Amino acid sequence: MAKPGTTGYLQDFPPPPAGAAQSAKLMREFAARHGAEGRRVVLVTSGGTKVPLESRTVRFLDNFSSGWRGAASAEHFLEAGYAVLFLHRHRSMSPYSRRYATLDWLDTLRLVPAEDFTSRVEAEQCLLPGIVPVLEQYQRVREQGTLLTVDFGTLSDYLHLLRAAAEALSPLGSSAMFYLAAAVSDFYIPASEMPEHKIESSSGPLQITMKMVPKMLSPLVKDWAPNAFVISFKLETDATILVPRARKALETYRHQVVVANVLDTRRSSVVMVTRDCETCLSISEAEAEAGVEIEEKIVKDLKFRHTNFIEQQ
Ligand code: 9Z3
Repeated sequence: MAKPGTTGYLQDFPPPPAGAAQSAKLMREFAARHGAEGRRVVLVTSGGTKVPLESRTVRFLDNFSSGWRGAASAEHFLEAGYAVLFLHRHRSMSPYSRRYATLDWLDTLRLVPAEDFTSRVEAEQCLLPGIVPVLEQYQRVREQGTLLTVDFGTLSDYLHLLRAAAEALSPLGSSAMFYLAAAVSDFYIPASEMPEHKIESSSGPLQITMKMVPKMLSPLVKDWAPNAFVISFKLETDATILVPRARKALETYRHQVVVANVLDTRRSSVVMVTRDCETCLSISEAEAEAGVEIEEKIVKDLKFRHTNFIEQQ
C-alpha cells in the first residue's frame, strides 16, 4: 500500500475516473494470479495524455504519441513470457490490431450471399497482411489471459490509474517491471483554477498559465512499488542533449533504466541508459525490410537486465 502522504501528488487533479475502482480490482487480481503462477508481470504505459482547458471540456492540449511503441512492446513482452498490464490512451494503438490500424475495416469485409438469402461475411485476407500468425498469437494470449488492457483519456485519469497499477504490482516485488512509454504531459491546469465553461473567444487572445505536472516516478520508485524494476523513457528532439538528460533522470529518481529516444529516429534507434553504461540499439535497413522492430530488441535487452536485477535481490 502507498505510504501516507503520497495522495498529495494527486490533490490538484479531478477525482479518479468512473470505473477506476473496478479497474484497480481487475489489476490486483491479474497481478496476484500471474504472480502465483510464477510469471513476471510488466506494466506498459502507452500513448499521449489529454490536458483539459475547461472542466466541461471543449478544448484540450494533446501530444503526438500514437502508442505504437507501447503496443509493439506489449506484444514482444507477451512473446517473452511476461503477463502484460497495458495501460493505454483510449483509441491509441493496441497490441496486434496496431498493424491494421489505418485500414477501413469495412473495406476488408465481403458479403457472401447464401442460398437461403441470409448473407455471410468473409474477410479479404489479401488486405490483412500477416493476419494468420497475428491472429494465432492474439488468440493464444486471450486463452492464456496474459494481457489486461485498461484505458485512460486525460492526464488526471492516467495518474490515478498509474498509481492503482503500481499498488497492484507492488506485492510482486522485483518480478514486477514498469515500462513507462506513455508520453505524459509536463503541464496542466489545476482543477481549482480551471474555468468550468467553454472559454469565450469574444474575450480576445487566450493566455493561460499551466503548472508543472508532479513527477510520478518519484513516489512510484520510493513508495508505490519500491522493489520493482523500473524503466522510464526520455524523449528529445535535439540528439545532443538526449543522453545527459536521461542520465539526469536516473540520478534524480534512482530507478534502473532510461530508454532514450529522439522523435524523428525513434523507430530505428534508442539508447539504453543505466547507472554504469549506455547501450545503443538500432535497426539496420535490411532488418527493417525483414520486419524486425526496435521494440523486439528493447524487450530482449530489458528481459536480460530484469533477470540480473531479480538475481541480485
Ligand atoms: C517515449 O519516449 C516513447 O518512445 C514515444 C513513442 C512516446 C516517443 P509512439 O507512441 O512514440 O510510438 O508514437 N515516451 C516517453 C516520452 C516522455 O514523455 N518522456 C518524458 C520526458 O522525456 C518523461 S517520462 O521528459
